[in-house]
Amino acid sequence: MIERTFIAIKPDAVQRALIGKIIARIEEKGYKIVALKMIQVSQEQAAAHYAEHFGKSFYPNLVKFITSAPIVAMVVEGEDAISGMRQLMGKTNPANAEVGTIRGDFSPLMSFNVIHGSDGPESAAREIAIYFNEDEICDKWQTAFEILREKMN
Ligand code: RTP
Ligand code: MG
Repeated sequence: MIERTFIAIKPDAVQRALIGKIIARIEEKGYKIVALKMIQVSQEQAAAHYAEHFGKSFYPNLVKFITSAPIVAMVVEGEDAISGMRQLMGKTNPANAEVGTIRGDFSPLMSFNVIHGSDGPESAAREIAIYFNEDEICDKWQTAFEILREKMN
């Protein structure tokens, strides 16, 4: 099933100049980036984004971190893109993330794990709405992969 997921290149990766390398992984996989912007996350957006973690010991640091420098926010579309992006990202704790995954290759520590991806269809819809308006989604075009796929149908 074609899905959309919310992806954010986190402040650590922006500061470490990894934006291009991380976007390349997503494009190389064949996913379609249908929205993209750099944002300085507000306190309100951070609270909405991490509402599920409110009250946990690491919550204050999470909000402090995500608002500490800009993020690059994206809506990524593709076949099973929600779980596919989680696979591409690797495990939350980079100590357990496979080599070849984004976190496995670029992150030394869980609190600086370079990328966020929605963990299910409901959180994807919720998170996309926190960061993007409908008119910021660019979906009236085809990727090379979509053109190839259509030709075979
Ligand atoms: P994300 O939301 O960033 O994509 O990460 P995730 O789904 O893999 O992990 P999640 O459980 O949603 O946690 C969000 C972020 O909080 C930090 N974290 N610290 N026990 C801890 O100290 C702890 N647990 C989670 C991580 O940076 C994680 O990405
Ligand atoms: Mg999460």
